[in-house]
Amino acid sequence: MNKRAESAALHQVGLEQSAFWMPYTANRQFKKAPRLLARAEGMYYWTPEGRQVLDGTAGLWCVNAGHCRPKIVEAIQRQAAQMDFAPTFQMGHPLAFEFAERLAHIAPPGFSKVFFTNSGSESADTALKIALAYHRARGEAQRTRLVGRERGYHGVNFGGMSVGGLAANRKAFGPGLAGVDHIRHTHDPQRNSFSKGQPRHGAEFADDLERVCALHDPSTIAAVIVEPVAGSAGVLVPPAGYLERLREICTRHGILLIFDEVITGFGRLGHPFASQRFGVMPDLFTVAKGMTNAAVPMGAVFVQQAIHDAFMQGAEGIELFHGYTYSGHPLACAAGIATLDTYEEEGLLTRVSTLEKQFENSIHSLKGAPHVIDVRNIGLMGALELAPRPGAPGRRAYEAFVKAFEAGVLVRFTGDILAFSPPLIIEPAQIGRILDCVRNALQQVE
Ligand code: PXG
Repeated sequence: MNKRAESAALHQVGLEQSAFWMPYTANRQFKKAPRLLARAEGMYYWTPEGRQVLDGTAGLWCVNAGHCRPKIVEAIQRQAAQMDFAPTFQMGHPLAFEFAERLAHIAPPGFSKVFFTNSGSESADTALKIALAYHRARGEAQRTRLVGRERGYHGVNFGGMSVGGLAANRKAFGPGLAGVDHIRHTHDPQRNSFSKGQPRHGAEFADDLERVCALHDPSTIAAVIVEPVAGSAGVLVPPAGYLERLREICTRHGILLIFDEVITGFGRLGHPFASQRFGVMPDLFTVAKGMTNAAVPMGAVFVQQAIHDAFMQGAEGIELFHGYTYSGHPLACAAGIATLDTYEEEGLLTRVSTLEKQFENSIHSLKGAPHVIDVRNIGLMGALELAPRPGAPGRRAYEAFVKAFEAGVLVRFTGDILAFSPPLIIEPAQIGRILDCVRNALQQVE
């Protein structure tokens, strides 16, 4: 189909009656005034009408190397023709072994095992299950409690939802997993608004884990899961000293610490992983998104050698009764290997350290722009928090998002927060363009 036919076809669909029940979308609102994307390359999307849109969100925090990178495209095409699928249950194929090896190579020391999933949600549930089974394998089967954090996001499956801490994602779906508790979030606008990088105040919020330990007895707790930087909640950066304290409390009580690095992984903070940026090591960590540059869905859990080894002590047989049909899918592995090649050739896993200051200055220059009550940033993640319009929470950010999109810039909105997470290939002038566009948009919003 040529471009014009493609565009006409999309318009004829009659989206108001479309069969597509869209995820995390106000379906009725969207289908009345759809925003469609038809093509992508590098830093840009194009709409079906051919309008260029600068991608300020790396898709959904995931296209870290930019769109349709030739090496990744070719690897997927080649693999699709060579072997579409191969089972990884009691069978194997070389790419899965190769990709796991390559991943372990860029991980912090000790993370020598990789369990493949297909998404961030599956990674969260897999990590929680590994934590439970690990304690059981070591004779501590009473450690069954899982602890998350308010305003945390670990995907939408039952485990991740249960440890998650965003009310809207939980309230419609019943009680979730039994035996889950939450520590408090780290957001403290009173003391920390307009912080550049890590906020100064709030290391002591980690002590809330001691409260949960005292309540349940630490010997009943299997794991604590947190995002090193909370993404979906609107870029909540950990206060200085907070993650260190969380690590110390977990270690003291024999509780596993899981970092959810689905957003922070693969260079977003100027290091391959956030644990390296913060110098705090979890016991397990989850990834997805940037792992394959989002070209084929995939996720993984990185596991410390010693945790893995605890599973390898019993009688011969399946050590972990867990896995997905598509764990280590050949297309995803091919995409992932080519993604790591691209990251390495272009230095993308550390490139953010050269952009971070400019990004920080640009985003903080919106302090004083209409409605802006907080600016937060770290690495190449940032957020502008807007004062809610009285009686219409969330409307301002939504309207600013629509205006920015119409002006050719894609950003993300959640509640009254605008979030930024551009591809790591972004040029300094493009950072300026995104934030200028958003400033203009804010000036047009009541
Ligand atoms: N953990 C974290 C930290 C995430 O950010 C998931 C798990 C779930 O991943 P999957 O692949 O199952 O969607 C995520 C996903 C947003 C937004 O803009 C964030 C995500 C997904 C969609 C939108 O807030 N993060």
